[in-house]
Amino acid sequence: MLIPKSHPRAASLHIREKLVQGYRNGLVVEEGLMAHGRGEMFDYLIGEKTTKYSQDAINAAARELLLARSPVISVNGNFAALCPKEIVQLSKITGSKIEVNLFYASEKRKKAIAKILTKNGANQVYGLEPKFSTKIPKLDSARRIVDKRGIFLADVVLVPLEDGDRTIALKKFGKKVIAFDLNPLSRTAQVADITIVDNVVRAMHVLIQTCTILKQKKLGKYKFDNKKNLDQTIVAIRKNLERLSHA
Ligand code: PTJ
Repeated sequence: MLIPKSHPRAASLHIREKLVQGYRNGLVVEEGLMAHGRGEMFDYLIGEKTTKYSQDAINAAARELLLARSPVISVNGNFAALCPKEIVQLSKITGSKIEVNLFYASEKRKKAIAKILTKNGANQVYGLEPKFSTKIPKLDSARRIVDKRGIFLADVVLVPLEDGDRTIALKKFGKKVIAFDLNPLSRTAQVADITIVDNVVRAMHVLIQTCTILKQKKLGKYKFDNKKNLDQTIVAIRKNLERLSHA
């Protein structure tokens, strides 16, 4: 579909088109389209832009990734469809491994996701070879299957569009979790160590820029209060709602 540049929601419609294309190419599941719709609603409420609270969370996330011993970027269908190039860029800047981890797991989709990441420059994609797979405890979904060399060993895991159960399981397993989630009220958002309440497409660009700048600097102590940041985001959404309902 041709979306005119002048359309007030052009950026958002382009993101939607990318996801639909990802569905047609076998990267995204039907449920992923629905999850995206939910995200769009929250994106509308935050003003379809990177807020200052999202930028604060991104600053904290960049530091965690750059200081981590063994960071991993966890990739699902939606993330691979929306940001394949950016996933590889971020992994190279931060020295993070890339691991495919799916809720609705299938070998065919894992391979399609690995293929698009490789096409975008990934040297190695974890989570594909059964001989390296193991389980994280206290989790029933397919997402419990992880790579011994990747998420299992990681100290910091970056997760996009996550389900709450895995975030809780990863936390119980001692991992530091950075989440992208447009819904500040979701269990993932509430449980993660750092929640970036932003569209993953915008936020990945900002995260890459931030990591590139911070990589040149000596990183000192940095305080980040996720609960406070989420509360401030919710207040900003309330204000937006008031403004929109009086417009
Ligand atoms: O590819 P799979 O098999 O791993 O499946 C992935 C989905 C997304 C289907 C699965 O993880 C799922 O069902 O996710 P949920 O539980 O619906 O959660 C998705 C969360 O991501 C929701 O809170 C949405 O608001 C949020 N979200 C959706 N689109 C975006 C987003 N957050 C950031 N950027 C987006 N583009």
